[in-house]
Amino acid sequence: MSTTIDSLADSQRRIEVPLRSALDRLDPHTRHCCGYHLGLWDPDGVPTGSMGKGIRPTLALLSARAAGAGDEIGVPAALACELIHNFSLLHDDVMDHDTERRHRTTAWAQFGIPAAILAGDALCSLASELLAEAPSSTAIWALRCVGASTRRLIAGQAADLDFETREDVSLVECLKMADDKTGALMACSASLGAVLADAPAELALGLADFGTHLGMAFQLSDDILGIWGNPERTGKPVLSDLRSRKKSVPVVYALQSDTDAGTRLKSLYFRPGELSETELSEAAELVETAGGREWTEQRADRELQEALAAIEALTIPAPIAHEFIALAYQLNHRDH
Ligand code: GRG
Repeated sequence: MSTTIDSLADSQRRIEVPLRSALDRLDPHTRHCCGYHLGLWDPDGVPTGSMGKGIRPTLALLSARAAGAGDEIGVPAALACELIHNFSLLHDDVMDHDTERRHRTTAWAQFGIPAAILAGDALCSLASELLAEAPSSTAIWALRCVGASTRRLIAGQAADLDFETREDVSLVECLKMADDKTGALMACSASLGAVLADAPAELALGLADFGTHLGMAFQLSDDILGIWGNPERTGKPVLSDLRSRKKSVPVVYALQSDTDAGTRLKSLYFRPGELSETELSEAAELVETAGGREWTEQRADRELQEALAAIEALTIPAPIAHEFIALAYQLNHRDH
């Protein structure tokens, strides 16, 4: 049986050719910007191998197999999820003015904001087109799942933006935002192959439950890496989430903690002007002292356990269950 690293790489291989064909439907400018963002080539069109981790396509391919279907169903589901994911990343980088992603210059920084917005729109449109063309009687249901998940992704992003100007964000609001921003598309990815394979509702819902908890565990790990991750591994600048004053879960926990460290963090975080490198390191220490890191790690672990329980409750082939479980462990013990 393959290990999970192989299954991520294997799903990238399975979707690469149809992904390239899908991009060929676009006008040359938009195609170039999309392929650059997706890591297929560099700004001059020279081939590169810098694609994302491929978590969502792997989940979608596994979910089709869990329902007894093959790649003719799994690949359109995988492509749709990866395209929506990258649509959101392209627009997110514009909104956050981020200049680096996956160790490369972001698409908007390379080609300009209008080109990056259009590239995101194009990926979204391709996702719907590919799903609608899938050889399945339930393509319309799959489209509805993707539409609903995209709406939640947008709601999560809107909340995230709203939090930027608020000093009173609660932990409950912050967890809901993470669930919408990351959990919704993970749930969709983990169940879309089954939906497209016309699986029983019980199976599709169980897989979505797994994806929801996995997405939350993943986002909480991401929040930890955003403060304490090694920039050489994450591809993001050091202390990036604190530098941009993000209201991530560890930060919100610390701000609401009613501790001396939380009070000092508030005075730093809500002070106008940029934080110095020394202040950023101090802020990271304050989040940790106030218990934000420990709480987030424990909650991530709880979400992982719930994800595993959701898979174990399903009647699916053992090798597929094993792949889901191995992927869940791998994502929760990652450094990038
Ligand atoms: C355009 C659909 C759409 C929505 C607009 C911009 C936006 C609203 C939402 C952004 C949501 C967002 C950026 C969520 C973050 C999710 C996340 C943890 C991304 C990182 O996922 P990885 O690590 O990425 O799987 P790779 O690089 O491996 O593909």
